[in-house]
Amino acid sequence: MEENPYTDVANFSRKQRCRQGTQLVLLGLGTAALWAVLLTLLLLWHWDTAKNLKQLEETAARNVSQVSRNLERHKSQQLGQESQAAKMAQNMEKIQVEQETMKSQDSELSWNLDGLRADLTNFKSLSLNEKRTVVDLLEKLQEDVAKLRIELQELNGSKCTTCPENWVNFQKKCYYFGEGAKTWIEARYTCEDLQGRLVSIHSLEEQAFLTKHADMKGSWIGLRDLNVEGEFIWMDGSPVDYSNWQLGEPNNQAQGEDCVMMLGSGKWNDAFCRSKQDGWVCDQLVTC
Ligand SMILES: [Ca+2]
Ligand SMILES: [Ca+2]
Repeated sequence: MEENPYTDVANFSRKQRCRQGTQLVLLGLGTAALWAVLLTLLLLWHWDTAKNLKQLEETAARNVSQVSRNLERHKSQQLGQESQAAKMAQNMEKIQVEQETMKSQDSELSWNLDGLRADLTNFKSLSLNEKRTVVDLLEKLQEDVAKLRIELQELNGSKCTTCPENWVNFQKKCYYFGEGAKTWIEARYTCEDLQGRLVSIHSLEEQAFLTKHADMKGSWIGLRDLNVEGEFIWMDGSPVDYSNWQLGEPNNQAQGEDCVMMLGSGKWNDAFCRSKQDGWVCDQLVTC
């Protein structure tokens, strides 16, 4: 049987159309799969991006919160520091006030201390003067007692004219005529070492006796105005009931003559206590 050419062409066309349809289907499927992959990738990218954004938001929120807390803490610390600064300023003012008060008190204390020192000096001076007065009074009492004892013994018939060796008797006293340059105070202590004192003179007769025996250049006697200018007192506390001043004396020359010496003539002169005289006269009561 002879083949029909139209049938072959038809078959060929049918096969070709079938092949083209298959290719279209495959192409559609491939395209669909590609879109599916793209969509999947897009979704994954979107999901990952969203996740990252969320993490970034959370991190940013935490950072903002941390910064806020730090800011609050910083403000709190700043307030605390301001409060401390205010307290320190107050304390500084108090310290300055206390310093001023202490300075004032220190000044007052210094003033009081100076006052106390002055009082102490005055007290010492008064005590010294009172001690001297008491000692002088005691010595005068002892001398009065000795005189009374002598008078009593003379009334009982005793002869009271006894003097130590090198002392000279006149009436009821013994006299020592010292030689050698001494100041008034040196002569005084020397007489005390000899159990006597610088002489006191109470009568014309006694003065004549002393003038006769004393050093011709000059001799210290127990008269002075050391405490009150012009108020002369005897060292033995006896009254100043006789005087024999040189004409023009006492003159307290240069405001500094407070100790009395006897000139060779027997006349008295006030002289500088620290000057030296060649002679000095001591006396003491006789013994029986
Ligand atoms: Ca004088
Ligand atoms: Ca004089």
